[in-house]
Amino acid sequence: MDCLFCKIIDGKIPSKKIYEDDQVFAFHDINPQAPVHFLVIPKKHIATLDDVTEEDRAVVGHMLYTAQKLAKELGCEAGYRTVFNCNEQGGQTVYHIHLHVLGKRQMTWPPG
Ligand code: IU
Repeated sequence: MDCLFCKIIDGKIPSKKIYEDDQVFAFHDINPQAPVHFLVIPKKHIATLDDVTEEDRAVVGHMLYTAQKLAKELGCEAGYRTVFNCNEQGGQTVYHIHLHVLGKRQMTWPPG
């Protein structure tokens, strides 16, 4: 499968890894939109949030749990934002689900 994030998980494409366990992988975004901007991805290839099945519920929960643990470790005690972009109109560009975590600056609403 020609998936960029699967290649990052396999180490075929280098990344600034923050954390890894049997289910998830986390790394700094290559084009950060905040002083802290990292992505949490499942090791299982799931193309979009729409493709999450009942059997994936635990790993999606684990992505969120990992996000909050790492956000605190990276100094985002004052707050942070989590984002899943889904499909074209949602702004998704890489089709392997990823949870964005952004912090260390004031977030605004609505997002662009
Ligand atoms: P999106 O939600 O699909 O738009 O986000 C994809 C993100 O993946 C985006 O923030 C990119 O900067 C990031 N990214 C990356 O970290 N490393 C890469 O090699 C590529 C994209 I391509």
